[in-house]
Amino acid sequence: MVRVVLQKGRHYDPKDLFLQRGATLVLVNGDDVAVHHAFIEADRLRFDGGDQEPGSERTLKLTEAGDFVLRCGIHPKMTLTIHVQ
Ligand SMILES: [Cu+2]
Repeated sequence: MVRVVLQKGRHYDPKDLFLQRGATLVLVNGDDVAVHHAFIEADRLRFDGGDQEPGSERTLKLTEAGDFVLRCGIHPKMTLTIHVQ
């Protein structure tokens, strides 16, 4: 299963996601100018997508169950809560 999340207007769209373990998340920078930098810092899941130019994508496979918060290193108010079952 693949779910696409848009990074646009300093928000993640959607802001909450419910996924099955093993799902793949594709983060798409849908902004015209803004660079984003998605990351997760959790005990059981570490992810750093690096600086992400407009139009670019990052892929994250969710292999651990739990709730994780995906943040943006450039826009601190951008959060996406991922619930993995
Ligand atoms: Cu951002």
